[in-house]
Amino acid sequence: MKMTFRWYGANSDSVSLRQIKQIPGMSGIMGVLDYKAAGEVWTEDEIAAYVGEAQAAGLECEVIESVNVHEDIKMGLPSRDKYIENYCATIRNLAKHGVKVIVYNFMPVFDWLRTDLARIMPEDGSNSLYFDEADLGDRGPLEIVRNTLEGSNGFSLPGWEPERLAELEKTMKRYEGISPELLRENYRYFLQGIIPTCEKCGIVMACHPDDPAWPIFGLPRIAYDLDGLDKIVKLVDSRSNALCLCSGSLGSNPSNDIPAIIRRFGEMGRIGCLHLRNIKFLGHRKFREAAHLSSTGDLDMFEIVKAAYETCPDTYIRPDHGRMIWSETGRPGYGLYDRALGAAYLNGLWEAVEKLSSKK
Ligand code: DNO
Repeated sequence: MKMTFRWYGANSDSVSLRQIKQIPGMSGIMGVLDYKAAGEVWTEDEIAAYVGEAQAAGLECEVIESVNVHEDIKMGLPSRDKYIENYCATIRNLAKHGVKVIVYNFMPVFDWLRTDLARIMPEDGSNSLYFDEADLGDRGPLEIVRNTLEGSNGFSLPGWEPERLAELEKTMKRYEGISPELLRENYRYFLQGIIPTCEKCGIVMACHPDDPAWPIFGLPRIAYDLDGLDKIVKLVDSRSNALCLCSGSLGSNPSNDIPAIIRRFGEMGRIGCLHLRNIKFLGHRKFREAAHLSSTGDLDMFEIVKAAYETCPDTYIRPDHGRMIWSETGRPGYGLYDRALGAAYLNGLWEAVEKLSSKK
């Protein structure tokens, strides 16, 4: 297992590579070029600069996140071929600089959605991301987008790129005729276009699940439970067609058994990496992001780590979203302190599982 940390680049992150390097057991970063629009080619020069900076700080960069899929591909428009070609060019460029796993998603329009980016916990004054479907009320997607961007403390948010959201109303309308089945067929077309390139250059594509784990605003969604993920890995039968199992995204739906889902795809060799965080359920379609420790939320992090250790021991893990604690301010979910605590805790669980299993 390699423990990693998401890093947005020197100009865009409140956390420095030096700070990340000082977290015990940190092997590298999960990187992102957050200024790239969906459909654009990530050039060799910009990748080399980003990866080089991480390496100079003593950190690997074998996983890259949020190489976003253009909406035309998801909608199956004729222009998709051009965007698939661009995607292949990005894959080749990333591979040339040592990247092994690409995290992406196939969610129409929105990546993830919350109704509050800084919900204060009265018990201790910390804050974290929060969702309550009832809060959506009559607020349409436009208002939610506005609130989300206003709550981002001036930082870019992954999946909330302004150019994508500028066209929001038009794009939402165009999805009206697209069923989950059609979305899945468009997904197959995309995978058939890129997986041969991935196989040639040794890249694993890791699909991030829908967050929260159910359809929103009437948009089609296909990656929020075991059955949906199973259909995705079967769209193209290749080890390069894999998943990024995110415990917090899938875990937002209490009927998802996260350790069982990890075991299922781990045994199939289809896990590219893991995002690990905890969730506290507060009611129907209502939750907040808790600290990583099992007892502070509703997910059993020990069982989750054990499932990973037993079925995909060589995977990459990153502590996902943290709370804001110790008066830190920064990109919601992506401060230093709570994610560093998360990494230390997850490393501790890993060590315990490893030692217990070697004694058997
Ligand atoms: C949220 C992240 C996601 C993830 C993308 C990958 O905080 O986990 O934005 O990186 O879905 O495309």
